[in-house]
Amino acid sequence: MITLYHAPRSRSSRIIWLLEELGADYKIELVDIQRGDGSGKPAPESYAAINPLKKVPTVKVFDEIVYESGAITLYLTDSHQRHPIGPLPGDNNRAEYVRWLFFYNGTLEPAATARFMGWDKDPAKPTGFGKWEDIEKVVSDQLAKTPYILGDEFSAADIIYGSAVQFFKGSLFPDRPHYDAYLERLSARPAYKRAQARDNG
Ligand SMILES: N[C@@H](CCC(=O)N[C@@H](CS)C(=O)NCC(=O)O)C(=O)O
Repeated sequence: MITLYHAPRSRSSRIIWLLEELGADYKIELVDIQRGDGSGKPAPESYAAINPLKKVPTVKVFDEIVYESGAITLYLTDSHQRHPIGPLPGDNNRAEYVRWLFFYNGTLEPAATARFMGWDKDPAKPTGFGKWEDIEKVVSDQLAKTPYILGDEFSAADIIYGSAVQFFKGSLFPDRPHYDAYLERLSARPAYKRAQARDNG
């Protein structure tokens, strides 16, 4: 049994979608979070034993704890192979899969946050992630070419990229027809709909 530490309408919503795609046996433990608009409240101190930054998502499987959306995605698709939505070692597309998951957490998410907060005003100062426009172009070029991030087939990486495009659409991700088509394809998935229905816990 997997426990997902979750706050409704947050980055952990995508992990409900992932768990639904995987047909996994899971329960949701709701966690308070302080939201960007000032609403909500910090998670209790006891939650720091699960996630030292007190963020969601986190999953616990027996005594194993994983946080960071990309790491959770890789861990869960590697350990739930009955529904093969994450290429395994030796499979075609494994390199692309791992690369896109790390590109999200190591590059896209920090760059999006820096741009959103206005922390990237000095282009002369290099960062570990680069310029937002270049990063958005990498995603856009891929989705202009193929219906899903790894090509013709849906994978768990689309849960990560779909939720990011959806969250920032019209702002950091400009309006582009291939983003609309992508989100339409993803939101038609039965697991996506089931996840929405479970988002409040
Ligand atoms: N890099 C993390 C980001 C996690 C994150 O920032 N989660 C937000 C919710 S969307 C959170 O828990 N915020 C509460 C806080 O920072 O105290 C991931 O990819 O999972």
